Amino acid sequence: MSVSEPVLLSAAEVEAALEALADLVTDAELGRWRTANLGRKSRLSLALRSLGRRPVEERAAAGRFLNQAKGKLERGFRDRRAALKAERTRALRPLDVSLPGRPLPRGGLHPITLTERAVVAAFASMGFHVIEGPEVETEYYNFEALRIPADHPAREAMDTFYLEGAEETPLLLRTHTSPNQIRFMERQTPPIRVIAPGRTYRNEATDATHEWMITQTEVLAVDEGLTLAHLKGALYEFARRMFGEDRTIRFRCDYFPFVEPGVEVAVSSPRGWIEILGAGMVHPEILRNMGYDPEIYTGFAAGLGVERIAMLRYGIRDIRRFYENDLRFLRQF
Ligand code: YSA
Repeated sequence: MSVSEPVLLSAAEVEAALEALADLVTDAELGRWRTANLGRKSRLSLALRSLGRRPVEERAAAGRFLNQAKGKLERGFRDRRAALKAERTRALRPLDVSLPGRPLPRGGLHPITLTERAVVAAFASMGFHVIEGPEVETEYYNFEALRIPADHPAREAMDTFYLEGAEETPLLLRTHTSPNQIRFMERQTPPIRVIAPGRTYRNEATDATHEWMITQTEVLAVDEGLTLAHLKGALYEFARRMFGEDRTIRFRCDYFPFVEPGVEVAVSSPRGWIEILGAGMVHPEILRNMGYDPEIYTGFAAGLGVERIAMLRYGIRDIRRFYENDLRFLRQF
């Protein structure tokens, strides 16, 4: 009795069979494909059955190849059958254009964005326009131009994050929006009335009223004859628009190297006073450095903390809620 040659199956044959699947449409065509490629008399089955007749050293590799080919062909068949079924289901249920629309889920604005917009709107209605500046700053704009030299204690309260690889001119994440004052005055001449909203960063331990990333809004006005009374008037008007008539506002002295005199504003809350901003009259030395004559021009400036304002507006007790990304919290705004 003669021993027949083993049946061989090539990778090209397997690929060709898989490609042919794309042209099959009916159940009958699918069935014929399955019989031809996976049935008992298919070349795959014959090749598997005749494995034992192959030279011993080829068997392991040939077996692996045939098993992989079988897996590919079976997966290809199942996928094509599922795709055809899905197509048929879609065809049976065509688009019903008379079906009433269903509401799409809608996103909302973050409470800090809402509050920032309210802050901007309040100052815009008082004649201020919006400017922007970089979040990555040099030490010159963030500190030195604002009269905060390297050894000044104010630097400690404003420790921040430095960028790697910029040793010669260190670059840092700005600790406040006040660098915008310098950047704007360098380029413009009075009269000036601008606000600069944006993110600021501090390397600081967080608690219920302190975050390491803060949204501030800088306010700057420079003109002839501006006094502390104008600053106080603008800030009281702002607080009235932001919190209504009934909130008690505390206005008292504070120190910032870039103003003289300096003030801070706090707002009453069930938990006590919450400081919302620092402010003051622009220091005459800064005006002079910007090329303005401080005998003619005076200015006032402020830096507002938007998260603290949002806490007061919405009655939020812990500032950390804003950036935890808990949708149960964020959906309430
Ligand atoms: C002062 C005088 C000017 O002429 C202009 C601006 C300023 C403000 C100054 N640049 C500054 O940043 N002062 S501050 O450190 O006291 O911050 C201002 C406000 O930002 C605070 O009143 C507070 O509302 C908010 N803030 C600061 N650090 C914070 C913070 N809010 C939450 N977490 C922090 N870590």
